Amino acid sequence: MPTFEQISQQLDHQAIEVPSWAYGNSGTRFKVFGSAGTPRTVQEKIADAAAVHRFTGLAPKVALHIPWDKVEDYAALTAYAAEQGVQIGTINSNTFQDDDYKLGGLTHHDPAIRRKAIDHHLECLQIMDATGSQDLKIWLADGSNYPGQADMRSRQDRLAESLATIYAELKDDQRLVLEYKIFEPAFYHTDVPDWGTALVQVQALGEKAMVCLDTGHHAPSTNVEFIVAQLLRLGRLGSFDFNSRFYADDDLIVGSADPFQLFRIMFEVVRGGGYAADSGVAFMLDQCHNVEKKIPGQIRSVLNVQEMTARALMVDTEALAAAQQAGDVLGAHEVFMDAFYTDVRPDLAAWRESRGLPASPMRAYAESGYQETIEADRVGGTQLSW
Ligand code: PSV
Ligand code: MN
Repeated sequence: MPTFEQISQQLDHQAIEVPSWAYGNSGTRFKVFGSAGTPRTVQEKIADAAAVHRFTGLAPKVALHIPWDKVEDYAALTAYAAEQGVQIGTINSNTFQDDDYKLGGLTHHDPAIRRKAIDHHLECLQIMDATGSQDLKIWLADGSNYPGQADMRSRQDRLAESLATIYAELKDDQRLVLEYKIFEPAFYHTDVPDWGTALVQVQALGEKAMVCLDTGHHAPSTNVEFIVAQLLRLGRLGSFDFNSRFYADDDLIVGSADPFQLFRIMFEVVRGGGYAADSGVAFMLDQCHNVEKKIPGQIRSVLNVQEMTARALMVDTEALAAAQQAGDVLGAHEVFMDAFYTDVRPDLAAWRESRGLPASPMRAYAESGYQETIEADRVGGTQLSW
């Protein structure tokens, strides 16, 4: 097995995008809890994202969600982010919170509502131009609740048409990334429920259209790493939305309930070339923190991704290939598990220190006073939430 020392340089380029919405208040359909220190402005969200990067060195970009993060002056917002030490990342569209979208957006039977949804995406593209963002990420709440309620077939056709209209406006260095989700908010059918549908739709668009894999968007016991392998093989894995799923779209901290799944995913990412610095795969978190403190929640998340990446990089791929080739079923499994069971935490602590980062970002954050300062300062105004 390679030593940590041998793989440590490969950790240097790791970058994980954090979502602006992780810093706002969120909750379940039962309750959204407020919490002291929650941002009241997009700038405060960006400042919190920048704190995650300062303590970990892992999160140089913050993804925005429109209209949640709409501002008057995007050039000024971009400059503000740069001052804080981060960049604006993926722009996420939102056609799930306007009354007009009750029966869908890009797939809607009414051309006027479809046009409105398309125009929203064109506005997102303008925001990308102004912020230097490269990815437009589209997740649709579109679907139906009852058999017969909607013509599923025509909705696929309308989706293809709407996406093509948006795609036509992309600049050369911009991408459209389509995210699938098995269910919710619609429960009978969803217009982009799975990677197959997302793949078919993006393949029809062209080279700049990719699939986003949100780890929480599958049926229980789906082999998510197989999907990773397949999308990478086809050159269509655009991004991840990392989180931890326990029952449904839980939005919990990635790698918390199932670090082994995260390890398996990162192994396939490495295996398929998705971890190379120029692979084009955007590693994003899509998580909200409802009961835990938000900034430490994000710090824990990016550290979990780093830890499982380090372990995945330590798989002895030569020994693995040899065992596979020899038909040594349990030998191959053991080689794989050896890397997973290797505790890299002390090595990672030393790696951080050697790069001027705190050995324990969680502890350093707790001792930094940042949390106390924002809790004391951010009084009045309206806390942001979805
Ligand atoms: C939908 O459940 C989703 O995963 C999409 O990525 C949305 O943009 C995001 O959650 C909102 O949190
Ligand atoms: Mn998502």
